[in-house]
Amino acid sequence: MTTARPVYVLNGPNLNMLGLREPEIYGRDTLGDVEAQVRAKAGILGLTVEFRQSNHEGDLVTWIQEARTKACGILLNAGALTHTSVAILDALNAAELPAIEVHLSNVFRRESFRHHSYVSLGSVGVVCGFGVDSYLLALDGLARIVARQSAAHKATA
Ligand code: DHK
Repeated sequence: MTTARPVYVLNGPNLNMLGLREPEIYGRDTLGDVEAQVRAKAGILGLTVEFRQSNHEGDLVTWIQEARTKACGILLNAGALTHTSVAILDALNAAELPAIEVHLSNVFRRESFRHHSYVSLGSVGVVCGFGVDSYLLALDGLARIVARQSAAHKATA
């Protein structure tokens, strides 16, 4: 499959600390390692990737707005903003793109405040609990959605 538009892979607060931060929960891979694995998987799937991280809610909102016209879909690990940010939910709904919520940890095995997600309300699906593989599984799912969309688009063109 080939699509001219990249997948936006967006990472929120504290994900720049991967590898150092609570490795028993988040693993030993750094965010650079995650990016390398995502890029390798995207190459196999015929996708390109725009990979970013910010500790600031507004950056994520701006990047989701940008994705509306530049991306074919979004993979979003919003970190703790997952559980608090109506602004990110509004941006996802405005983007009119397939978005997949990603978490390294199984948020449902953790504190109850992590069980609610605003991001879920604006996402096609959620992948959590598989460590770095959560990103790769989510990319697989997004690739299937994008392939179906472009086949449907071709059929009506
Ligand atoms: C990452 C975070 O930073 C937390 O705030 C979320 C998520 C879970 C993860 O598992 O990737 O609650």
